[in-house]
Amino acid sequence: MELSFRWYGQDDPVTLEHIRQIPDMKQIVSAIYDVPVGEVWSSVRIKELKEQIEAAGLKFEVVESLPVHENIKLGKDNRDQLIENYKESLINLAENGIKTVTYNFMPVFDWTRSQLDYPLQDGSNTLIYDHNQIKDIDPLTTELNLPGWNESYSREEMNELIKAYQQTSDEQLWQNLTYFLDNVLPTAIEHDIDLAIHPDDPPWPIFGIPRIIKNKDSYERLLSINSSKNNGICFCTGSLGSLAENDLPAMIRTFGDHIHFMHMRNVKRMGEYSFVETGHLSKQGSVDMKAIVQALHDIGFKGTIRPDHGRMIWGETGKAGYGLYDRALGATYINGLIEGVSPE
Ligand code: DNO
Repeated sequence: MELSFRWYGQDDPVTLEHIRQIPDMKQIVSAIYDVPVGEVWSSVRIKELKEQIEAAGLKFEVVESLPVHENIKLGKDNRDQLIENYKESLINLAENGIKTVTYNFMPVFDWTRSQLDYPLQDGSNTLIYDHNQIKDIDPLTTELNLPGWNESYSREEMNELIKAYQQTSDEQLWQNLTYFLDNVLPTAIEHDIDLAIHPDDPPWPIFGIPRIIKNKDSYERLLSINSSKNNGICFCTGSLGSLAENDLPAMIRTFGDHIHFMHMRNVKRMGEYSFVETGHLSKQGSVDMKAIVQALHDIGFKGTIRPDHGRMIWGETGKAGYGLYDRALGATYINGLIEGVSPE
């Protein structure tokens, strides 16, 4: 298990030099952010990013994310060309030593919260998802400020997308994911890239739009598409942990070989479909972080772990969920849990 930290590139207020000072920090997880979704990531750009990370004394082996174009998710006519581009990016990533590529199959919104700066009693602030607020929102008429929002779409394009998804069934989305994987996996296998799908966050449908990667059944279906270990999982304890039915340590033991990348964070469930993001410690939220690290140890997990979202503490400002301080505390806590289960 190696510890990593997500870094948003040159414009990230958190610097590589600061990240490096977190105890036992080994890897940076990043992406090329200025290439429009659907276009090829050139080998030159990947190499540049890798060299920058390596110059700071860290490794670059995990990409988060190589985004999947909405027309692939919707099964539109030009998906074959977009899939060809995706494959070319995978080959270029493999050429530069990338081992794991994270992606998701969430329609339009990626991750969704109702508030990005919810004040906690200790004076910090955090991300929160209150289903009572979300369920009454009509995304076609409301100005939304969501953390995973792709700002490259105009309002009009976005509304077209939302309408298209509102007419897409779960089954159709599964078929489109299957088509994508059937076409992309042979390239991933040939070039030894592990794909790692991020679960839907939150793991239930929002705005009348389907979401399909949310529980044990989803992973069973995913692996039935292709049982190769390259058809892998980015196991996010916060996303999956917001659904009470998910027994996370049991899922880790079941899907072990397919898990290549761990996102470790905690959430406190507040009723059936609502949660607040807490500090990483087990006692602060609903997720038993120690049991998760124990399960990872038991399956001989060799992949990459990153602390996931942090609260904003000590007056830090910046990208919601992605400040330095609380994620660094999370990293240190994860280090302690790892030392506890594998003192050697
Ligand atoms: C949120 C992240 C997600 C994740 C993508 C992976 O903080 O976990 O945005 O990067 O869904 O494709």
